[in-house]
Amino acid sequence: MSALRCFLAVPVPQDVKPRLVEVQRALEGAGAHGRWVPIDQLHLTLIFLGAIAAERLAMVSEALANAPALNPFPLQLGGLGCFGARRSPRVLWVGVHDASGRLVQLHQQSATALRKVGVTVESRPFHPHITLGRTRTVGEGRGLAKALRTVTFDANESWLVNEMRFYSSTLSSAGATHRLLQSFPLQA
Ligand code: 2AM
Repeated sequence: MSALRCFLAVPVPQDVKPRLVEVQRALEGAGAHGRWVPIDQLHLTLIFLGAIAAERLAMVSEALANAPALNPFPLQLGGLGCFGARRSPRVLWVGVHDASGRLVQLHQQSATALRKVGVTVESRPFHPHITLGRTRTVGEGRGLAKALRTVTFDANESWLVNEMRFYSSTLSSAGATHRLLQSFPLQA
């Protein structure tokens, strides 16, 4: 039985992405090394579904399509943050401001729809972020921590979220390959 590693995401608009690439380059210039997320893969993960059996994909997709409709809503870039130890972070990200609270609502509605069709959704708190890069070793983490002391990021770009995306992700030594399975437009 084949299965796909799946996740739900909110896309980052094309005109916001260059700001994120700028900070990746600035950090690299300041001595941070790691695996940077390529520009075409920058996204905000709404829910990580994990492995879904191929024959269940259509049902999962239908459940998401039938979840209550949400109107488009605004999001704004926040500041840089990290997961992992402060002296050697594992994941570098940009936070987002969800002033309307509708990103959280979209997360909750999608989680409810998924649970109804038997998908296990992790229950840890939703911490919205756009991952910029990951360190592969403690040394890289230390380099990132050091670079973060000299690089400032004051972007405050905002945009209207009008779409949720369902992706599969295939991992290899070269990194992840994301394939768009379905797009769910938010209706005005
Ligand atoms: P993140 O990098 O934005 O934190 C696709 O793999 C996406 O799913 C990743 O970008 C990652 O989100 C998220 N993801 C991957 N593995 C995960 C896991 N084990 N638990 C939760 N989220 C995960």
